[in-house]
Amino acid sequence: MTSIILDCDPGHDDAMAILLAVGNPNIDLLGVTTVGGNQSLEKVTYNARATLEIAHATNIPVHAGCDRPMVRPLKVAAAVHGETGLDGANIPVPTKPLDKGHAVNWIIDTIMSHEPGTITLVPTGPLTNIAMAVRLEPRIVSRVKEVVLMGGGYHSGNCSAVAEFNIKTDPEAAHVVINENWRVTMVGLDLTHQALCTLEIQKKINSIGTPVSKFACDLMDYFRKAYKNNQDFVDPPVHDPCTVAYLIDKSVISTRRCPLDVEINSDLTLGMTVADLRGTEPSEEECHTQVATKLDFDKFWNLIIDAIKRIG
Ligand SMILES: [Ca+2]
Repeated sequence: MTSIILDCDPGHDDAMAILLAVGNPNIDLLGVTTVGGNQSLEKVTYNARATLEIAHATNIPVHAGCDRPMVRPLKVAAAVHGETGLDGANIPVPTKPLDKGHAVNWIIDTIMSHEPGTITLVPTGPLTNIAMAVRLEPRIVSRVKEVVLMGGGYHSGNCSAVAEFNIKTDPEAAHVVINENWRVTMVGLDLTHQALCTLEIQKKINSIGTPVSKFACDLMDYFRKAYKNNQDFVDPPVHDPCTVAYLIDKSVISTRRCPLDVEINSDLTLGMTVADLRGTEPSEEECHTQVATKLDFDKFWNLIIDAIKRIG
């Protein structure tokens, strides 16, 4: 059983990550925290609550976090996720109230009150909350088991030629998080562009025939159109649940250990994640960061389908 805090900005693929975390018996979802990213903090927090409601998981706490990056203004991704952040899905007004307390404080309190080495942080939005938490309480670094984040890429970007949206949105926060001495796995575009929701996969999800599977298919229908219009993808890449899948079964994703850093000084390459892949792979003692390289497509989608079935 892996205990996680999912720090997210739902977001179509964040919603799929929530479904996977709720529906898989090997994940203990301690709480969902939200950050301004794909849409405004208000909208993504609403979406997180609504997604948990759809997943019959209103017992999971939701704490709202930072509404903007540390240094730069927030530029939301309405072109990909729509005006609501979850366009395409018919979401209920959440009855589940928002939990009190800022996400950054809740993240710190939760890590400090659990046994060291038992909590994994799973950020799937800009890294603002995690960076703020580590600056406010540096002792969380040695207490967290590992950080498995969706963001970046070592070959190309989607926000610029070299920068991915989550990292580009708050590069300073990403710089803080990646340079702290905890185990970081970067699940970037190199990996998530293999997690394509093909029509065949979507048919399998649709055949489950529950309100949750309909919700997932409605999200994917919209995501397919958005990715076609924006980035000329035939099938949309479903980025965020790759992190959770890796924590359920590490054989779903191959990794390469390598030094990693984030560019924060150049206008041209701002938010680029730079992975030093030269030479032989360093040991875990020598290097605390690694990048995700190859996805086991069938295992990944089977986990998602299984989770949606289990939610019922
Ligand atoms: Ca996200």
